[in-house]
Amino acid sequence: MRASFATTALCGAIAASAAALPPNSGLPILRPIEELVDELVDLTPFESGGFELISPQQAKADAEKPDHFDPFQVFWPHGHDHGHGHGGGGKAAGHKPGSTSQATGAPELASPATPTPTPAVVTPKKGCSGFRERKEWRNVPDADKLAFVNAIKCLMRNPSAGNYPGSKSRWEDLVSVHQQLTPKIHMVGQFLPWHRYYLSIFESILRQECSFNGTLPWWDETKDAGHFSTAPMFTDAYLGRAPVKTNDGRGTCVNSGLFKGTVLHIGPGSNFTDHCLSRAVDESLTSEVTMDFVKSCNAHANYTNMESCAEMGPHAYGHNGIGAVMGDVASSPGDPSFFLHHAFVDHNWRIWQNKDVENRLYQIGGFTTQGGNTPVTLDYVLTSNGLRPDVKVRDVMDTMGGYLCYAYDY
Ligand SMILES: *[C@@H]1O[C@H](CO)[C@@H](O)[C@H](O)[C@H]1NC(C)=O
Ligand SMILES: *[C@@H]1O[C@H](CO)[C@@H](O)[C@H](O)[C@H]1NC(C)=O
Ligand SMILES: [Cu+2]
Repeated sequence: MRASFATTALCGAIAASAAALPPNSGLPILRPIEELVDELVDLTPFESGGFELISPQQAKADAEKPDHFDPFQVFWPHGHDHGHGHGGGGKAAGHKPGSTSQATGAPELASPATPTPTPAVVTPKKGCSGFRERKEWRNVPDADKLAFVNAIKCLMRNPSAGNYPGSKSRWEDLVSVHQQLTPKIHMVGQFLPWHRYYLSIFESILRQECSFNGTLPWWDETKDAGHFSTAPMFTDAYLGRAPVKTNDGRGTCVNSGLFKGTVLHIGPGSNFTDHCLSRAVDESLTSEVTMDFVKSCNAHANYTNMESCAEMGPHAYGHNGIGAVMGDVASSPGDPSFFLHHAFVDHNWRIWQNKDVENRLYQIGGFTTQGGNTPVTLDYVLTSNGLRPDVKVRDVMDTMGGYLCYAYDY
């Protein structure tokens, strides 16, 4: 009796001021202390900068304005180059007639009124082998979910494979690449293609180095808007819990389950300071990750407009909404939920592409640097600093184009 009272009292005290309790305070403890104490973390280092947000109201208003969209500026991948037709094969080989000045993007509207002949839609599976379907987390069999999280644990145990600043494991090689490339992959036109490439590398490393034979799951966050902390992957069996931000504005280390005690060496931000894997859910932010918001972004016909809405919209709200490590622009891949989250972002892009394959599958836009003026083209090179060979934007536009070979379950 006394014992259970003591436990209750202790838990209450911890809830009120957990950080104040030293790990071995001499109090009678009835369970291992680490199960009782949720170590709390200051969020300031993760939020310097944060992910830039656009309000859902603004996104909706933008979506209602007509886009600047010029179909003559959409370039098909194997149009007027080196004719080694793979992928789109003969059928989709033709670029749109009239689109000649690719590099400058200067439109040549010689005959804008003439409807362009419809190029045959790329036959999805042509040149695409090893097809895998990415299932929404809820549709993944439990055994496969476990295989996925165990493969992540394997990466966390395996040694770093090269010269990746700050990395102490194969997992952190991935985190390091993202951290080092941060300004080149965010708020730029290649944001979506680069992260698509990065997800595919993550999956490939899991398969090749941790004998994972499943597929990267995606997370339909719109189903958990406003209640991410109870989303089904945030349990001890899978990615660990995701507690809401404390009343005094702190995050909580993942201190139970498979990822209990995970220490990250890369981040916060551009730094290399050991810190725990922590989360600090803000449901007022997660409540914005709705189908409505996704639809507002996807209402744009113009890639550039869609991209910036997606990046500062659902993408940013998801990151900041989970908070702590996930709220860290540079080093958020330290949290395994990063990959499910980005698969959601990638899914939304693919849905947008599918709505008008002819004009969207190979539509790219925006600039290659933040605040720069060099347009991203299909020839722009995406790098992973040696995790895998570099590719061009063109190679990742089609998720079934050959370099990639996957689709989403819905
Ligand atoms: C998308 O909009 C931008 C900015 O207005 C413009 O420069 C670009 O040409 C547009 N893209 C297409 C395919 O029309
Ligand atoms: C990194 O640490 C420095 C101090 O060493 C601090 O001023 C800076 O804000 C940190 N940067 C980030 C991105 O966290
Ligand atoms: Cu990123």
